Amino acid sequence: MTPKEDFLLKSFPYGIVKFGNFILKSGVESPFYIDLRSLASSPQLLKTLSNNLLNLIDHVPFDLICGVPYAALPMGTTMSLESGLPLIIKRKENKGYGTKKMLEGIFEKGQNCLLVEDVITSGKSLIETIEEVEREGLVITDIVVVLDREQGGKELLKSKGYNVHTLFTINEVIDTLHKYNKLEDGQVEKIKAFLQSTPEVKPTKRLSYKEKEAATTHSVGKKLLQIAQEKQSNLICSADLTKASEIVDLASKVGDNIVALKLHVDIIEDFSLQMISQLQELAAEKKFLLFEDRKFADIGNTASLQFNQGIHQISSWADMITAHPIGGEQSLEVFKNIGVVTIVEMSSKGALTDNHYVTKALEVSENAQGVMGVVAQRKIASNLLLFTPGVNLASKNDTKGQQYNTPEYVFKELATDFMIVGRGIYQSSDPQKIAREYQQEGWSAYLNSL
Ligand code: 5BU
Repeated sequence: MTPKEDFLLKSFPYGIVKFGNFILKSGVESPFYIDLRSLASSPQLLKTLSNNLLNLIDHVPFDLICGVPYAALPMGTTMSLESGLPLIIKRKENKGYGTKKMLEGIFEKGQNCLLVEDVITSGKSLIETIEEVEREGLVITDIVVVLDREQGGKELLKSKGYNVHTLFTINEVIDTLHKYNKLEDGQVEKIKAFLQSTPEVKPTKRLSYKEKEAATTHSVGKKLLQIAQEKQSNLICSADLTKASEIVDLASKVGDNIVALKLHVDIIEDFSLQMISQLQELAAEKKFLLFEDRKFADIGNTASLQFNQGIHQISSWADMITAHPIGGEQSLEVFKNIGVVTIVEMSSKGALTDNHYVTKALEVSENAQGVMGVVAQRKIASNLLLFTPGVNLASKNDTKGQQYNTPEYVFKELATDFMIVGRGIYQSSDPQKIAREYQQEGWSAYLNSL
C-alpha cells in the first residue's frame, strides 16, 4: 500500500466522500460529494495531509499561506505551523463594519501568497477567491489543492497563468476505495459514468417555453407557459402594496405586460373578496394569473386551514401559491387544484438556504404532487419551472437584506423561467412604462439565453 492509499483509507471513515444525489453549486446533480472538513477531527491525518501539500510545492517560493474558507482553513493553519510560514485569514464575507477588511493578519502589498483549497471543480469559485486576494495587493502564482474533480478547473486556472498543484484526482480516490473494497462495482460504474459524461462546465441547453410546455404535465404550469409565449413575457409583477385600490390600479396598468400578478394578501389593510373579483376580471381581460406569495410553512393540517379558510379564502381564487418545503412532501400535498411553487432558496443576504437545504428542498419539491416550480437564486437541475425574485434594473440591494440581479443575469446565468419584480415596478412614477421595459428586457434576455 502506498502512503497516499494509506492516507485515503484512514480518511475514509471520517466521511470525506459521500454517495447519493447531490446538487452542486453549479446546479449539476452529482452521485457523490466530497467533504474534507471532517479531516480536522483527526489531528494526525490533518498533519500528514498538510505535509503532503507542503511537499507538493517545496520548490515554490512564497511568503504567506492562505486557506480558502472553510474546509481549507485548518489545512492552511497546519501548513503554517509545519513550515513556519505566516498565515493570513480570508473572510468569506466582508464584515460590513469596523475595518471592512477581506483579509485578516499581517501582510504587505507585493508579497507572494500560497492559496490552499480543498477541492477544485470548474475552477470558477477559485478564480473569484484569487481576485479577492489580489485586490488586496498580494501576488498569487500557485495554488495547492487536495482533490481535483477533473472537471476543467485546473486547465481554466492554467489558462489564466496560475499553477495548480493537486494531491489527488477523483479517479484516484474512487479507484483506491474500490481496490480496498470500500466501494461496490455498481457505485464505481455510476460515478465513472458521471465523471465522463457530465463535466461541470458543460453548458446545458435550456429549453424554450414551447418545449417546456410540451414537457410539463402540470396544468397551471402549462397555462403559464402558454401565456408567456402569447404575450412574449416572462415577467411577474409583485404588487406589494397595502391598499386594495392601489393594487387594482397597478394591475390595470401592468396587466398587459405580465404573466402573473403576485400578491401578499396579508399586507393589504382593506383586503376584500371584492378586490379579488376586480383582479380576476382584469386577469381574464389581460390574461395573467393570480399568484399568492403566502409562503405556507406549517404542518399539512394547518397549511390546509390557512389555504382554505380564514378571511383570505386563498384556495377560492389563487392560480398559484408559494410554500416552503420545510414541512416535507405531505405538507405540500394539501394544496389541491393549484400551482404550488416551493421556495428552495431565498434572495436575502444570509439566508439559511445553503447547498444542503437546496438539495433536500428540491428533492421534496420534485416528489410532492402538485408542485409546478421552485423559487431559487441558482440554476436548478430539474424539470420544475424556476422563478427568480430579487430582480431590479436600477438597484443592487435594499437596506433590509434584499439582493438584486439584472434580468440578463437571471435568464442567462441562472436559466430562470420567470423573473419577479416588485419595487422596480410599483415604486416607479410610471409603472406601465417600466413594466414594458422589464418585459422587453426579460424577453430578449430569454431569447439570448436559448
Ligand atoms: P422586490 O421589491 O423586487 O424586492 O420584491 C420581491 C418580491 O419577491 C417580494 O414580494 C418578496 O417577498 C419576494 N421574494 C423575494 O424577494 N426573495 C425571495 O427569496 C422570495 C420571495 Br422566496
